[in-house]
Amino acid sequence: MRKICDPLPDDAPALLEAAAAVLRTNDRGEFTKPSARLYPHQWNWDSAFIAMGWAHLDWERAVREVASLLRGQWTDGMLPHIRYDRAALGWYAPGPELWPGGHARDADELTSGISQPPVLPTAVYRVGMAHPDRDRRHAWWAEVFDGLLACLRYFCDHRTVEGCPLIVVVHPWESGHDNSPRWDFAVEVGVRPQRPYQRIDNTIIAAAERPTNRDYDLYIFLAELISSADYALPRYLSKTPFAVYDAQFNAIWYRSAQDLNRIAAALGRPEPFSAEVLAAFAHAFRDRHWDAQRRTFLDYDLVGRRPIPVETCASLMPIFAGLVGADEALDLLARYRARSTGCRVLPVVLPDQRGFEAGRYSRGPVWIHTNWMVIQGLASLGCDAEAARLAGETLDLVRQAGYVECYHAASGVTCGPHEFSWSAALVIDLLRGSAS
Ligand code: 2M8
Repeated sequence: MRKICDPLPDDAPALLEAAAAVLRTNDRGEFTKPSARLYPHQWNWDSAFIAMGWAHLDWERAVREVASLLRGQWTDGMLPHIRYDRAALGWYAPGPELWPGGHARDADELTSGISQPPVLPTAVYRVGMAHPDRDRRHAWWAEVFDGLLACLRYFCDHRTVEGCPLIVVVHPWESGHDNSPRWDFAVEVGVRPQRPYQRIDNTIIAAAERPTNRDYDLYIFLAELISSADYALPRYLSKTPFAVYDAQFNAIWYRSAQDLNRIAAALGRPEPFSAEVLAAFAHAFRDRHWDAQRRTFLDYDLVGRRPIPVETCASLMPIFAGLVGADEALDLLARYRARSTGCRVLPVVLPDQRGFEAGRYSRGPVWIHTNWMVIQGLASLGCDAEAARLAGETLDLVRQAGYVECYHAASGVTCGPHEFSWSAALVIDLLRGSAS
């Protein structure tokens, strides 16, 4: 198995020790908080990333992280973006009251009513591969297989329209890049929620680093709309200003579908996603997301029926998914780098784009999970030198500012909370994991 960082840097032991300390600080036993104060519950893709870190420290702890996340799954397979911890209710807003009438399989579970990018099947594949004993790995994969399949199938069965296999994302929170300038077109509609709401996030983190109140008006308005549509896409679509094909989300689904096929093959089961299904998805992806003039992948606004003309790291996620070959991957990345001059890499939004803000959350800073996905994609495509280069640049950010949520695009200083779990977990994976 090829390692990404080979040879390891001299300070790898110190980096690993500090990363393990972050996970232990945020460990709630069965799940890991993304950060101690700002995010006190269990988040969907956070836990997927975090499990990959635990896998190298305490493999059975990674198994518990995944089991805990799957406990929040809904009857239709949807894996919610937040699984609330009863002990922490009131510490984060919005709480479960924003999502009335949810459909969790276990009625005692408190969850949100939207999902997040489905990284989990990829994470489970990688966590499994980190266990040396094939029987233990297979036994675990067999246990979680149905839950993972349901979570991917949910999107095919309940989140597609007009015969197109791409997935409709219904909320900026669902994209995981909440206040990305990609979604400004919907914020600019100026909707107002029906009920008053209170924010807590901007009392913990500087307001200048967080989404604005206008962003939150949209978030709460959409959540109200989604629950009043009983979480059903057709009813929601007729009323919403926000329904998108997100290039990052679709790329992550595609990678996870392939990784679940690999798990199925290892277990001797039929592959759940046939070559025809994957080819149709890849074809639709190219058709809908590729912008030939700009030579990049863009998101698509289903309400306005037009590509969203904002260039961000989402355009690089086809690298993670293997939706591009090695040459195209290197070309996409080289052009992204060329346009990021003066920035630490990779700024989540290109600095020449309208709405770029170097220090505000999903509007500019560098994020470890974004870099990790590009690095993994490069490694999968055999672009080892470029993967190692980006991994080195990512470690430099951590050396400078520690395991924080994100890094100011120009200076690399801390943005968001310190001791951020997925930053730590994914650095552990970069240093200890292999290309897959
Ligand atoms: C951020 O999102 C939450 C809402 O889900 C928030 O800002 O309150 C995003 O970075 C999201 O991608 C992440 O999963 C979550 C927890 O780290 O925080």
